[in-house]
Amino acid sequence: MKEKLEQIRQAAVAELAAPEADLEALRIRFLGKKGELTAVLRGMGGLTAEERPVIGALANEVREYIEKAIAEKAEAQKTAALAKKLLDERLDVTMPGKAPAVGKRHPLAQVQKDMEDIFIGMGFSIVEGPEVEYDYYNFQALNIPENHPARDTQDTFYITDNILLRSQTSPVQVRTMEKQRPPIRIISPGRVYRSDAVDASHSPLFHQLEGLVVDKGITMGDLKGTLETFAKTMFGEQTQIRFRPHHFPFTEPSAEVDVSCFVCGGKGCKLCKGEGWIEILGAGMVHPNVLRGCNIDPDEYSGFAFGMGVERITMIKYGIDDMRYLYENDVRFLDQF
Ligand code: 2NM
Repeated sequence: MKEKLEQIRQAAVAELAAPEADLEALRIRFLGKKGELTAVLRGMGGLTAEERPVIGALANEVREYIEKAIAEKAEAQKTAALAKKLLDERLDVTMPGKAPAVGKRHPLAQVQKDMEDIFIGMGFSIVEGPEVEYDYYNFQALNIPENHPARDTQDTFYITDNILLRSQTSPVQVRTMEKQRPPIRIISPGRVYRSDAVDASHSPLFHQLEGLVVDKGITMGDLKGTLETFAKTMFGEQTQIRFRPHHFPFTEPSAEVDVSCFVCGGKGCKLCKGEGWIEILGAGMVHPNVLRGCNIDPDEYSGFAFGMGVERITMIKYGIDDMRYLYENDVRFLDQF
């Protein structure tokens, strides 16, 4: 029996020598209730009274020996596992990083946002509306007569006789005046459509930003101050504005508005084509017929409105001489802004 116990000890030592030894399986096999050591102890009934304490003591000693060996092995395996983990997860913090490719807004979207931010800073709210419109909102409500050239199917995309793709964002202003009482202070940026052939300065789809202020006592002075603040913020503090008389059906009086050339300061250069001034928008005092059509009494209220092209402002600001660059989406072009 003594030899059997020593055999068990040797077998355990041999099994535990393997680095990947399954310790729980070995504990069950050698020390478990149905294990080899227990089997020996069960056989102790056949021993003499002298042998029994000797074998019992040896059996306990072997048990403690194996328990200790398993515990030591467990500790060694834990240490080895940690060392391996540390090695596997080693991190070289001095390695050069991989810079993620960060995109940015398209120049048109950026300029539109810049424009919006300037007007938001002056207390305007942004309003949007449908791109598919009734001719009523696109023309009739804007005091544009039935025979006006803008209504020509050559210039406007008609869907039916009285439904079209809006050719300006003014319908949004009309819709706002219909459902909101003054004071009104809004801008309406968005896509507009005109049946134009593509060239350096035309596209059948482009973007406008229009503005509208209606309240008691609104004057041309308010219009000038608003547009001057816009121009100075957009093109630089030294920028001046100039109003030239013009005609729009929806405003009276109406004007085209120029900014002093921010490249040459007015002396004349390539950007302003020697003029010293660059046309940036149209504006005027909202026509009484337009106000009346929206149930706003022109004897009580007055308003100003203006409209400008986002493409045009972008091209002027960045010296882009062909609008098509803005739609081609060549990253080598877009990356420059
Ligand atoms: C422009 C020029 C001048 C304009 C007028 C209106 C409305 F709805 F109030 F009548 N909205 N936008 C307007 C005025 C637009 O674009 C060149």
